[in-house]
Amino acid sequence: MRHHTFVTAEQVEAFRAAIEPKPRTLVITHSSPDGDAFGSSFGLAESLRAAGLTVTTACVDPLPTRWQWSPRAEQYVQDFTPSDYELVIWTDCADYERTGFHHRYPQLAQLQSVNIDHHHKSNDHWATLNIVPENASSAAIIVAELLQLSALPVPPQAATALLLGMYTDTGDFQYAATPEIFAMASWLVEKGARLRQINDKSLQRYSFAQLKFWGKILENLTLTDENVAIAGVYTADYQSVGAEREDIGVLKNWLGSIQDADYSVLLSEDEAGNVKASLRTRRDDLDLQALAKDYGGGGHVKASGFSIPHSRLKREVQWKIIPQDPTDN
Ligand SMILES: [Mn+2]
Repeated sequence: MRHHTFVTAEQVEAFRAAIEPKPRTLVITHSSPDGDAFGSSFGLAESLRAAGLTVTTACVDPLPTRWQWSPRAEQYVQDFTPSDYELVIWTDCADYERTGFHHRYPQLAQLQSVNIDHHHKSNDHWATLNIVPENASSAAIIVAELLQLSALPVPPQAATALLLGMYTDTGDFQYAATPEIFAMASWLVEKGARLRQINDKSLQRYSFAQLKFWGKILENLTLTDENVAIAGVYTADYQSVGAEREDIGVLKNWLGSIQDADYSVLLSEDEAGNVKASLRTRRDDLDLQALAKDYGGGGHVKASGFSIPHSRLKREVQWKIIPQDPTDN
């Protein structure tokens, strides 16, 4: 007996009806695909393929090599002909713009569509069928339950992708360690999910250029008198070592773990001429979301960010003249 934690019986019925005639299906996920974007879309696509549907996966950005651990995982297209498809399914996209395809393919909005997402506060329910529960920590766990309740086949590579999505969107199962998550993870492992397979190939692998870049960030990390750990990243810091700004990766989270600091601020220049800020803390009594809002940003209480357009970073070293300590010399 399966539980309806995220997906209602009516939604399962409607989804089954949508895929029953085996429509030519396009599965799209959001730009700059993270683990959940990839995991939810690839897991769904592989399940539907196993059920006999012809499925194309698409993303406006090329899939990062770290997610290309499985055959077909590399086959995410950036261009397609919308009229080739009868059904489009979006995963992990809060709105149509998030897909990055809205300008290029406005006619996609006319297709029969399914919107599977967990950003319930911002999702604008633009699809024919919207599966946007309020309590899901990832899009992947919604897809997993939908496949489970629809009695669709879940081959091992689909199970692995879905587990990857659940894992990455919960900060390695740290931010949402609920019975529902571990029950679903257990079911996916029964289906053949192997997190180790991805871990060894991508999650815990770092390029030489990335580590050299991190060295530069750590080198200029400072702790202010107000107990804020702050580091600035110039475009030259990553360009000079052959890295990209995105290679900051998990380092921005690690900075929030510094015991001596109340919170961390990582300021980085992007190549388009903006400065982006990532704020992190482990303290329970700080609200970094409110702090980021003051700068037009947002996020969560313990992890937030903002972006200042058309700006550069400038380092200022402050010199102070202070009275001589009489005990000194
Ligand atoms: Mn997500």
